[in-house]
Amino acid sequence: MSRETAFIGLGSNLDEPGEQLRQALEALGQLPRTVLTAHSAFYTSDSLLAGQPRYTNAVAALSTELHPLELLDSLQAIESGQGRVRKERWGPRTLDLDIILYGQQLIDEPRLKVPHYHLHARAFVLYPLAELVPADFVLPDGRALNELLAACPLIGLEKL
Ligand code: A4P
Ligand code: MG
Repeated sequence: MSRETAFIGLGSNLDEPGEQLRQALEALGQLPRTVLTAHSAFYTSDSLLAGQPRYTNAVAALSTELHPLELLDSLQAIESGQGRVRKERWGPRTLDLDIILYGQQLIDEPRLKVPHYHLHARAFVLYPLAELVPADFVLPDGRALNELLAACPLIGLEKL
């Protein structure tokens, strides 16, 4: 069974977001055939959608033997366990867990696109990810993380 490094984006903007993220990190650390190897600082920023509460975000690094879809199932189980109710897409949520990267794999399946589709435009994913990877890190699609950071201003992102 092969092992991969996966990066998970965590986000919350309801019911004490910092506490939601701490609980989620604990749950990630308890996944089968998986080790939580690192996580970034927590960051806050305004929601991309007007009128929603501010978000707290972080990125976690996992070393896992779970296949990508098994990992997605596990993440969705953690979301549900923390009281996330899926009503509207992009609605406020107690917990959102996205697979940002899974090793160097490019995945394009109905349930799962990796790298995560909005990665390149989101400071609240790029800056925490940059804490966890080497400075010359290149995404599986060939984009250099440095260049994405340079194109994505830090404005509005507050490190806790
Ligand atoms: N899916 C496809 N690819 C992936 C992936 N790489 N990781 C599918 C996880 N899931 C993936 O997701 C909908 C479906 O996407 C899943 O069933 C899965 O099969 P969802 O979590 O149910 O819905 P969502 O989170 O409402 O949609 P989405 O597109 O994930 O929303 P985003 O992109 O997470 O945007 N502002 C700040 N400051 N911080 C935030 O974190 N987040 C959002 C939500 C808006 N504004 C924000 C933030
Ligand atoms: Mg999501």
